[in-house]
Amino acid sequence: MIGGANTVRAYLGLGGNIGDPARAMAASLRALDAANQVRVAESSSLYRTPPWGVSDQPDFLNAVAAIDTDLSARELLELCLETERALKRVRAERWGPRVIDMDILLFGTETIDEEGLQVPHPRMRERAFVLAPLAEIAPGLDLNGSAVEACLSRVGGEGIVRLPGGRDWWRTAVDDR
Ligand code: A4P
Ligand code: MG
Repeated sequence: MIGGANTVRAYLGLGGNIGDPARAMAASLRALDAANQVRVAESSSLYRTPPWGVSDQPDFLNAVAAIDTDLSARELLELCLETERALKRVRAERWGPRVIDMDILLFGTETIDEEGLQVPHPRMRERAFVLAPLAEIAPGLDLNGSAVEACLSRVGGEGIVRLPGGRDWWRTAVDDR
């Protein structure tokens, strides 16, 4: 039962830059929230972020969500991957490519280093597109000895824009699936 002794607070990073990422991200969060053993406790606002890594591509939309779950980290990963696959399939058939990426950033205080699952996400502390939305919903959160805001000021947040519309964008977005 969510809220019981086995419930873990996890943080997910969401992003996309093809098609209508906000709609795909909203559909993902609603699908997770509808799962029996997951509740979306809170989402950040949406952020428009310059591409990190390969810069020759469109800007991304990113957000971070806090979820409470009775699933294991591995089960949560499977659910995220399933949700991504279902959305990509639907989008591919009806409106062309929709890319949505969901990463498990943190899973309680667990450290996991397995084939196909590393938690905390190994690159999150270098990524302003993760740190800015995370600082919004979890100020003061400790990331391996540094507060999330300190990590963010180290990497800088140039070009990152918090979009108006608040934190409930995923509940209110139009669902036309
Ligand atoms: N995997 C391992 N650990 C995890 C975890 N903690 N959470 C494995 C989720 N998945 C995890 O990889 C998918 C595989 O990673 C899964 O099958 C799972 O078994 P992926 O997401 O395609 O790539 P990746 O290896 O996770 O790479 P990474 O570092 O997440 O990079 P991405 O996702 O390819 O990054 N710029 C901006 N501004 N905003 C963005 O959102 N995203 C990317 C893509 C690049 N630049 C960006 C953004
Ligand atoms: Mg990823």
